Amino acid sequence: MRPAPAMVQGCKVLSLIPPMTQLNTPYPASAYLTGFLRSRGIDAQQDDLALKLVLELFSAQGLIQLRECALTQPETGRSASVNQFLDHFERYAHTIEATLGFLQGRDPTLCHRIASRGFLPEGPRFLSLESFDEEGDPLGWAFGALGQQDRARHLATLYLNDLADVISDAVDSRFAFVRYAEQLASSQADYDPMAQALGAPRNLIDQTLHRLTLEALTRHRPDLLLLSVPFPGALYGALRIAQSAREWNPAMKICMGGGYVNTELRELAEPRLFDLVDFVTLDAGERPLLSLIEHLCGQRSAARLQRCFMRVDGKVKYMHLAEPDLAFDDVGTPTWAGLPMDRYLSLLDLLNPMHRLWSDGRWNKLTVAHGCYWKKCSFCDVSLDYISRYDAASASVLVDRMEQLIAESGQTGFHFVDEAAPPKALKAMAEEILRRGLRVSWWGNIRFEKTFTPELVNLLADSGCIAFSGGLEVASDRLLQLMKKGVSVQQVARVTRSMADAGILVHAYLMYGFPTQTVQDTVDALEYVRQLFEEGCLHSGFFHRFACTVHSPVGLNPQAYGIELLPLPEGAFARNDVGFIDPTGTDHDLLGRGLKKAVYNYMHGIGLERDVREWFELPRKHCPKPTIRPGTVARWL
Ligand code: B12
Repeated sequence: MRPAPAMVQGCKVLSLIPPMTQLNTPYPASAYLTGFLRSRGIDAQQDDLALKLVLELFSAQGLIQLRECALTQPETGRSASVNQFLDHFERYAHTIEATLGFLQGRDPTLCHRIASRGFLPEGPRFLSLESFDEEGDPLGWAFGALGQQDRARHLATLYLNDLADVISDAVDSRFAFVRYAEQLASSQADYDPMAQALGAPRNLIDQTLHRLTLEALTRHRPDLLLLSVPFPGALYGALRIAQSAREWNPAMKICMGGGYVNTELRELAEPRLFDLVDFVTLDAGERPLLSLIEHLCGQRSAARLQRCFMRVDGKVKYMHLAEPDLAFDDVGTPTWAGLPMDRYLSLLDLLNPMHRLWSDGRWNKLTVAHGCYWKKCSFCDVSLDYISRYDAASASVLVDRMEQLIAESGQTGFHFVDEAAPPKALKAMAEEILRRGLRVSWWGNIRFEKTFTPELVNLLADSGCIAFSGGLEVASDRLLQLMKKGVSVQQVARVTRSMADAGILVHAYLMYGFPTQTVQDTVDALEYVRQLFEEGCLHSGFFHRFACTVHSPVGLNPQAYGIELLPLPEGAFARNDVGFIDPTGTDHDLLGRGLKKAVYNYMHGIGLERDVREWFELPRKHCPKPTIRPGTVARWL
């Protein structure tokens, strides 16, 4: 531990995870910052108010309050979910805490009652099961005769989803499990809608969050409150927390940072935000935070802060004295201490194997390196620090961190949250894991590049790798080149197949709507994807619509991609997505529906023999034949 000067050590810091982020495991930023500050001898604590909010709302007491809200709605205006909840309130109140205990892993034998389908009340969300009916057993295809735990977890998740719908219909339509009031933040140039929402009286969700905030502040009595906003759907919750904190102690300092801030608030000029927070920092938090604490302790002037917005004389000012960031080897180990680790919920929402890893299980989160080693993909925010500043930790430091996290959490599973973990560093890490005889499971995001030879892939699997996700994007060599992805479809086929052969689950991020993409490109991409599933290269995939962002090469240099950007709306707040005109004129909305349907079916082994054109809602004469010959991927392999 590096000792900090006595005054800095006297500063008490509390870091909060705001709603909503994720419920199965803590979002890692507070753990990183708390671990770092403690490694410098600073008194740092943390708590997860996203999880706690959900646990309060979904408690027996919370449901009584929810019922009161629902009863204030006129009977004629109630949704099917609300009616179901009110009609079966006693059963919901009777089952809620047992079901949460089951999802927290505290009461596994309850699975039999839940799976019997006589225990939980079943609202509209359970209708989704009917589309899968197989000989009278709707979930038989997914979980088979065994898999009772998973079956019960999926049913319990549908039950919670029904209740989330009641919250959304009766309390606040902006509520969802992993995002709250996202539209107020995402690419919102204008702060007015957020200011208005924050000025509205607190609803049941906000009141509960207010109470939880005051509890956390009273327990820890911090001098500095840190709010991490990783996604747009966490900003409103963070600002509600800030509002409560201001009321509690106007003298306490509040600082905000995180992935959303680093991406969307880089040109922040909105002074009203500073009614609620004192500082907003950009990019990796360690260096700016250390300087900020020194500043608050009177050891550094405001002019010597790093990457920090503050309000001076009513105007937003960016303070930045260039000082090197801390080396990634030197940022300490994240710590979960203080987080309610035994209370996270293992939900089983989507029957997609990779989404399942994201929402199920308590993974220790680590980063193999800061930034991306490739940093060329033209759709990605490569101009931003969290991509462009590449700095890897040595294998021994990384595996030391893994050992520390296992000792602290008792969990041996790791999710590496890199944008694309570097193959060389993964190799060194795997060798170190094997040398130390560690038994771990790990997964993460990579590029399907040719460095992943079968030998390397087997080594990674031996060291505990269970899953990889990577971008195949638009499966078209022309578009992969335009994107500067640095891989070809053929390479992806070979790499993914060797991963699958090594027992690693493979998920492909797929994309549609990239500039200049034609109907023919789309049909061909689906044909490649079909063949990759057919040949056992892919187990899972998801098609995302391309969005142009202001910090990506496409957004910075649109003419090189044949598109014209639409003007950004005026405003002093967030900037991210930017509209564009693609003269190619392809109807991506329509094609996107077909792509998603096809991949969903392929994941379940359905429809692989069908002509890909059948998935698109296009008359045959407007839907060209694939130019990729059947058996192309098989020949490559
Ligand atoms: C892994 C990942 C995911 C994973 C898992 C998330 C997780 N970690 O568990 C999955 C796939 C589930 C995911 C989903 C989504 N993601 Co994501 N994700 C990432 C990724 C690649 C890494 C996140 C991470 O864990 N980093 C490690 C932590 C420690 O870093 P950090 O949070 O940035 O914290 C550091 C600094 O930001 C700073 N900091 C953080 N908080 C604070 C607070 C203070 C006070 C200070 C001073 C500093 C500070 O210090 C920290 C340490 O240096 C990032 C991109 C990136 N490279 O960061 C995108 C990113 C965060 N995701 C993003 C988005 C948009 C999403 C989705 C909304 C996508 C979608 N449309 O569904 C969903 C939201 C899911 C949800 N609500 O749960 C965006 C957010 C940008 C934005 N526009 O707001 C990012 C930045 C990627 C991007 N450029 O598009 N994501």
